[in-house]
Amino acid sequence: MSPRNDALPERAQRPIGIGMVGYAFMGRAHSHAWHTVSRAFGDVPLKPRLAAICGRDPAATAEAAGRLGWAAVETDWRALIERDDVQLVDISAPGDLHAPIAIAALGAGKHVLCEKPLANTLDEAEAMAKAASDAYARTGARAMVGFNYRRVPAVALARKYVAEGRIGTLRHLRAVYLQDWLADPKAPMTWRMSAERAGSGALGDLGSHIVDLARYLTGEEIVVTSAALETFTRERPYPGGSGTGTVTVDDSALFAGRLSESGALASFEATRCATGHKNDLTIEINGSAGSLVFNLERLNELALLDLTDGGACGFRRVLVTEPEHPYISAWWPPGHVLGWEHTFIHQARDLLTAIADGTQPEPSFSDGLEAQRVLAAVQEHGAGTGATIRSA
Ligand code: SOE
Repeated sequence: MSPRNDALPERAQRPIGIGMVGYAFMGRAHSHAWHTVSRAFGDVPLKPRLAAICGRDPAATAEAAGRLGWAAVETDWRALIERDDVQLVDISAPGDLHAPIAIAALGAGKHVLCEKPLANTLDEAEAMAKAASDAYARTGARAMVGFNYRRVPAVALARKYVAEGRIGTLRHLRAVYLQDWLADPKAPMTWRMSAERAGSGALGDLGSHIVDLARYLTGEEIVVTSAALETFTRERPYPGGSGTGTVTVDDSALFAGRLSESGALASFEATRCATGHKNDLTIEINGSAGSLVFNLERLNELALLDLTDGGACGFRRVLVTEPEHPYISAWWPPGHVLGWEHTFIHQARDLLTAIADGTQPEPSFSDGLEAQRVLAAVQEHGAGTGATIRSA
C-alpha cells in the first residue's frame, strides 16, 4: 500500500466534535468517513472527534457506538445538539427527522451535514434553507446536504469537461438510478416505504441523487414537464411476521423535462424494481461536440467522446486515477482504484475545509431546496396517475 501523496500540503489539524443521529447503513458510511478523512487528507484543517452517536434504542445505539467508534451515546437528539463537545451535527436519520434536527442544530449555532433528500416536503426544505442562511448570518454555522455522488472523482472530472465546453452545446441529459431490492413483493416493510417517514420512495431516495447530479454537472436547473409514479406492491409484510403494512410511496418514478439555460432535453428514471440492477446509476450527456457517460458500478471510469479529438471513432475510456484528477492525490498510485465509501470521505473533506476556511460548502441547503422543487414537481405531475403520464 502506497502512502498518501506527500505533495499535499499538511495543515495543522484542530479538533472538531461530531454528533451523529442514526447508526444504520448511512451511519456506518459516515462513521467510516469521519474516522478516515484527516488521515487520508493531510490538507484538511479540522480533525473529527467522534463525540456522540444518537439513536432511540439505548442498547442498539450503545452497540453501534462501540462497533463504529463513537465516544458517547445519546437517546434524544435534542441532548446531542446541546452537548458542548459537539460542533457539527450529522443527520443520518430517516427523512422525517431532517427538518426538526437541522433547524434546531442550526439554531444552536452548530454546523450541519444532512443526508439526502434534504426534506420530506417542499415546505420543510424551504424552512431548512432559511434556517441555514439565518444561522450563517447569526453564528457563521455552515450547512451541507449529503449528495455524495458529487464526490466521485470521475463525476467531478465530468463536470470540469462540461464547464470547459469539451462536449459543446448540451442537447440531451439521460439519467437513471436502478436498484432491485423491492422487486420481490415479500421484501419487508420499512420506514423507507412510508410517506410519513420518507416523503417519497424511489423518487426521493434515488431520484434526488440524479437530479442533483444533473444540476451539478450542467450548472442548470431542471424544468419538469411530465412524470409518472408507480407502486407495484402496495402491501408488504412487517419484519418478524407481524402482519402487513401499506406502502404509501412510489416504487418507481419516471420524469422528463428541460434544462433551464441550454434547453437540452432531460429524462430521469428512479426505481427499486429494476430486477438485476443493484446500484446502477448512469448519467449521460450528449452535446454538439461530444458525449460523456458515467456509471456508478464502474466508478473509476468516465466514457468520453470528443469530436474535436478524432472522437468520431468512438468513446474513450478515461481511467480517473491520475494524481491530477479530483481527490486522487490523497490516495494511491494510478490505476489503484477507489470505491463507494471514498465519496463520503471526500464529502467530509470538502465540508471540513469549507468550515475551516469560512466558505460555503456545496451542495448547500439551497441546492437541496432546488432538488426538492424538482421532486415536488414530479409528485405533482405524477400524482394519482398510477398508469397515465400527464403533460404540462
Ligand atoms: C437506497 O438503497 C440507498 O441506500 C440510498 O439511500 C443511498 O442514498 C444510495 O447511495 C444507495 O442506495
